[in-house]
Formats: sequence, structure tokens, C-alpha cells
Amino acid sequence: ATTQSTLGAKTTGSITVEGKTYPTDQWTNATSSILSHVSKQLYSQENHPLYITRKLIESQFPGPTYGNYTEGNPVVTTAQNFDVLGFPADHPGRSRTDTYYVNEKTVLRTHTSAHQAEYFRRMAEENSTEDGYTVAADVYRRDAIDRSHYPVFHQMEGARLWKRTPGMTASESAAQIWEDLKKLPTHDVEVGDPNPVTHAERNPLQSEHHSQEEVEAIAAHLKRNLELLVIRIFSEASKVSQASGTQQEPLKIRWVEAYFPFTSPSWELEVFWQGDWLEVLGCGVIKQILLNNSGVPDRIGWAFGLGLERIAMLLFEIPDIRLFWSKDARFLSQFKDDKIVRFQPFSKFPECYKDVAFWLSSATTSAAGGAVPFHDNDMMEIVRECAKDIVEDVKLVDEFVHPKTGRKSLCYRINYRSLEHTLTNKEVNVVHEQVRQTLVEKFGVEIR
Ligand code: FA5
Ligand code: MG
Repeated sequence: ATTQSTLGAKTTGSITVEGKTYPTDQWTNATSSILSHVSKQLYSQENHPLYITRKLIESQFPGPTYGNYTEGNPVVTTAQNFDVLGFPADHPGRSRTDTYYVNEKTVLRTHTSAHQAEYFRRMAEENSTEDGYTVAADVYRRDAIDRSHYPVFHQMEGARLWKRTPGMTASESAAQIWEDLKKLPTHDVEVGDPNPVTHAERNPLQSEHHSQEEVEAIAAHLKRNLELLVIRIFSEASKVSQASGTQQEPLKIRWVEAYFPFTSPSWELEVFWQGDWLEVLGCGVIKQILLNNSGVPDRIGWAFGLGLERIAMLLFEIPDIRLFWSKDARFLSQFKDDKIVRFQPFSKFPECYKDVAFWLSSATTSAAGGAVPFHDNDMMEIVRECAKDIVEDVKLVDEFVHPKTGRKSLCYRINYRSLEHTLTNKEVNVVHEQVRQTLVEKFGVEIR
């Protein structure tokens, strides 16, 4: 993957990704450093922690019921990523501040759900014997910079469908799902799940398409599978902690109501970890319109999507998301033979904080008249482009509006730290100066 420009809108030119060339336009904001991550396919590199995590999850969704897949090329259409899934036109996820556009109609996928329709269509083919799938892939989002956020991360999506044959009643349809649930193991972990399966406003039954008992059965099957997945992951992680002599807290998990445009009802699963609830996945009962539009109108079912890094960070106790991209042998050599081990941190190199304070230009602050607004993610992108992987986090530490002029001032604190070497003052100063200059060039700010 190669390309041209950095941040600004480029109205002419092209971007080549995975051998295919796309014209750029005013929407283009995919940068060269982002595109340089395409085709690394960490989830396919044997002994990489993301590969080991993927394999562990796939083993919970085995054949012949489930096919296990990966999707190499992250370039999808806005139709695949948003429209087909029912994202409204004004959904914030569509914004250029959140999503990397190749051009107006083409994006780097922001989630593995962009492939749902293709996989449903595949199940509709006559020779298909699978009723479900998992798919792992790299996904791209403009986002904060800190130890758990990176603009490229990995998701794994899963789905399971059941056929309603002609003449089958809703009770018979639900009964076959309850039968499948009985085949799954039970567990004795306490799960918080205080809410009814459907909620009239927030998580309605798709009453044109489903009966309440069908949805109860789908929800029960979905939840049991994902609870078993998390229990499996935590039992693997606790074997590792025990071996290294650390005591693990008993597993606590809970279901919370959620919203996705393509499922109803929807939930998120949270795990209590290091003193806080951590969201590990989103899921729900697939909107029937999607199945109807994808050649499988006679099927109903569930889908989920999880973050592979989130799970791998728990499993291996990996403290910084940048490490997944490391080519450092001190990192890579720790993972062997598909085994889950506790990551032994190598000595941390010193950090170096630098602040940058600036006045937004009146053009960037005024609401009226075609000016470019300044978004937190624009700051993140500038720092990413200039500092590459020698930045650990970026925080807005001060925000101030001048009482007389109405001008707005922002101050960001950038924490520079390399995972691989001690940064010299000179090195950091060069990068920091580049950040300051880029802010001036792209956004017309006045450095304070
Ligand atoms: C989604 O992306 C939905 N497509 C999930 C889904 C699939 C719902 C199928 C229903 C049916 P969300 O944006 O919450 O949802 O991301 C899903 C998971 O990806 C999160 O629970 C989290 O584990 C992981 N994730 C999200 N953002 C990040 C990030 N910036 N860094 C690391 N992991 C992330
Ligand atoms: Mg979420």
C-alpha cells in the first residue's frame, strides 16, 4: 500500500491500496502512515499474540456449523460499511473526523460488520453447509491516542443463523434454537443481566418479523456462547497468572443494553478487570431487513463483534497497544507454539512530555462560512503523522476562550516515549517542531 499526501483534503490524484488505484477527492483523509499498516495481517502471523487470540476464539466456534475466515483488504464502499447496515445519513460514524476515507464512496472499514451481507449471501448459496461464521480483520478509526487506542486495530465478528422452513410455526422455530442451546455446555459464573430481553423503545422486538419466543431463544443462545467464550479466555489467562504466582480475582461479567443500527435487541458484554468494567464486545439479534436483502429471508439469527487487542491485552497482559506492531525480537520471541504466556515487559524507556498551546484562527472557530472546524481527532492525526510510534498519549490539558476577543485557545500535552529506544532531546524537539508547524500550515493556528 502506498500513497501521497498527509492530512489536508486533496482534490486530485490517487491512492493505491492492495494493487488497486482509487481517485482521491475532498473526502480523502487516509494518510500514508495509516495505509502503511494495510496488508500486515498480524492476525495471520503464526505465534503473534493476535494470531493466538484469534485461534482461541475460533476454537469456540468450530466447524461444521461455523466457517472461520479472515478478510485481508480493508477497502470497502460506504454502502458496505454504513448504508447496507442501516446507518442513518447523519450518523457521527460517517464523519471525516471519525473515519478514514479513500474517497467519497470508499473507506477503510471501521468494523468487520461491513462484511455481514457478503457472508449472509454466501450462506444462501446452494452448496453452503455452514450456519454461521467468524471473520477476523483489521479495522481503522480516527481516535484518541493512548495506551489502549491505535488507529488500526482488529475485530472479530461472528454470526449464527437458523432456517425457518415453510409452514414452520414461531414456536417450532424457537424450539429448534432451544434444542441447539441444550447442546452447549453450562457454566456457574455469575452473570449480571438485569434487563428483560426486549425493551419497547430502546431495544424493540422486530415484531413484523419475529415472535417474542424466537427472540428469547436467539438471545439465550447468543449470550451463552459469548459467556462461554469469555470464561474460556479467563480460564486461560488465570492458568498463566497462577503459573507466575499472581492471584486472579474471580471472574465477574455483565450484560448491558446497547444500540447498533443493524441489530435489535442489542447488548454489550462487560468484564470486571483491574477495578473497572471493560467492554469487550457488542452483539444482538440481526435486523431481519439485512437478512432479507442478503438472500436469506428465511433465516433468523444473532451476530457479535469483538476487539481482538482488548482480549489479547487481557490474555497476555500486554500493557501498550503499540506493542502489537512491534518488530522487536524482545517482544515477538516471547510468543511461541500458540501458547498463552504472560508478557514480560522489557525495561521501559523514559518518557518526555511536551505541551503545545495555540490560538485557533478565527476561521477555524467561527461557525459560519465554510471554515474548517478543528476536531480533537485532527490533533491526534497530526501527532500520528509527525511522531509515528514514538507517542504514548496525547491529552487536551487546557481550553480557554478569551473574554474580549472570543478567540479560543487549546493546550495539548504530548507524551513522547519509544518502546524501542531512549529518545534524545534533539529527536523529540524535531518531531515536536514538526507538530507545531503542521498545526500552523493545516489549521492556521497561532502558536502561543
Ligand atoms: C462495532 O464495531 C459493531 N460492529 C459490533 C457488532 C457486531 C454489534 C455485530 C452487533 C453485531 P463497537 O464500535 O462497539 O461495535 O466495537 C466493538 C468492539 O471492538 C468493542 O467492544 C471493543 O472490544 C473493540 N473496540 C472498539 N473500538 C476500539 C478501539 N479504538 N481500540 C480497540 N478496540 C476497540
Ligand atoms: Mg462499543
